[in-house]
Amino acid sequence: MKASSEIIIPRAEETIAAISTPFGESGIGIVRMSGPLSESIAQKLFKPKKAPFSFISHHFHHGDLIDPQSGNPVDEVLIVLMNAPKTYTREDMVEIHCHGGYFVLQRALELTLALGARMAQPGEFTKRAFLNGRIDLTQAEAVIDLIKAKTRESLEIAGQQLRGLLYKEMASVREKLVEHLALIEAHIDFPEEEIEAIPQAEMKQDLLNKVQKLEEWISTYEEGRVFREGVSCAITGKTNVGKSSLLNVLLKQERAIVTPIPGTTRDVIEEVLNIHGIPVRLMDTAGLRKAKDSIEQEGVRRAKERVADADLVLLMIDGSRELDEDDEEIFREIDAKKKVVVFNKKDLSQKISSEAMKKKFPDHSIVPISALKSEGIEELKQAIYSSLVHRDLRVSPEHLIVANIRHKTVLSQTRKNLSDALMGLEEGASLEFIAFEIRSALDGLGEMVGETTTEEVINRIFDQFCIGK
Ligand SMILES: Nc1nc2c(ncn2[C@@H]2O[C@H](COP(=O)(O)OP(=O)(O)O)[C@@H](O)[C@H]2O)c(=O)[nH]1
Ligand SMILES: [Mg+2]
Repeated sequence: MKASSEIIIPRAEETIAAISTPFGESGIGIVRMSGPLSESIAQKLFKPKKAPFSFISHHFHHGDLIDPQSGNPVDEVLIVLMNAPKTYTREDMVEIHCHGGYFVLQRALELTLALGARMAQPGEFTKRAFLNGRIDLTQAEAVIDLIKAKTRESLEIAGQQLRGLLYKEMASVREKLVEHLALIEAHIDFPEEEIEAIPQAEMKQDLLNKVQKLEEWISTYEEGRVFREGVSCAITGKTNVGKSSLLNVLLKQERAIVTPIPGTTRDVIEEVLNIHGIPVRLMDTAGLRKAKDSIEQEGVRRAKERVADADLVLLMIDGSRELDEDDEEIFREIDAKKKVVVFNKKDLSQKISSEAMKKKFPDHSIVPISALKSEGIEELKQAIYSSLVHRDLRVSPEHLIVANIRHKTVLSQTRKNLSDALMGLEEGASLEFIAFEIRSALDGLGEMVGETTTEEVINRIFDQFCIGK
């Protein structure tokens, strides 16, 4: 997917190997290799059911995985050799499909290592795909996002990036800029009257279009991030208001213990919930009050920590009891947090009027619910969604959504460079100045797709991968 289609010779001399499926028991598990020794290692480890035998690239073969020292079979497997360059890494690759047991896979991996492969680092297969020019850096980043996606929307955002939409859009921004820069640089050494030779009106219009486009993309970030990364959401309130009951209702399972005894919840209970496409990490915490024992004290400490870190707080109030000093203290504590006020136990006779609540929280949604009777839950989900998403994102394959802080930072810098260049043209600034801004914009875009990215940034990106990908 890179701009240049020249043949790139794989840089890695080492052959890497890893278990690419999760640990645990499963129908099958896969050990994979990439690098120059892959084929010869496979030949030594594989005993086909039918002889004579030779590998056909990109075909499955059925046989035994054997220990080459003893000749003993280890497992019955399917094996596939994929010769470069039409592979994930653009190197020779082998996949050994074993039965999915931890020791079987461990044994298969050990056999490849004994024959000269080395353990792959996290993300190293994808890193090779990037270094060998099969994908750009934004596509490599999309691979992690795809694996980690928790909702259809986050999957869609990762998918458009993996298919190269971000890369394609960046290429479209770069295209004309290179021409502008060449033209300006050609004129830099000429006397002033030659400036007229540059088609200024056309250049200005193009820069303006690009600035507007960049602004449009940058404006998707706020919402894009929420869909990609999800949000953390802590339920807080004093004891017995119904926090654990709400968690259970939202999850549709009896996850947290609910009792009429105040101080039941001590540990933080955490589950991911899909709210209209947003992965919401929901946390039930201990009720905030002066704790009676040291276990509850620790629970309260943890609760406060989670509430402080949360992106969003569901502040729960029990409408069937008067507000007291415990409620007031919590209100003060979360004053600065983004919140939705949840007014629980609406099935009981109410001691707090909704007018009084509106006065107290004029800028927040207040949602009356009954966690016990599961009433008002859809309204609450809608209120949570609206507090996080201020404009609807069109999540579609063609409409670029920026969801990664690294991308947003580069785009913002590029936008600034180009609007400065535009202003320079309008105000008759020196050609050197305009050339500098355009060159900086091009550098930024090169960094985005991985052409001029520092090794440190690249390593930081691949460190987030799991082993075997
Ligand atoms: N009537 C009524 N009782 C509720 C409601 N929600 C929770 N409760 C009860 O309030 C008590 C405390 O609930 P719990 O979820 O453990 O509260 P927490 O301490 O805030 O986690 C339990 O007896 C629940 O059955 C509700 O909406 N209506
Ligand atoms: Mg509780």
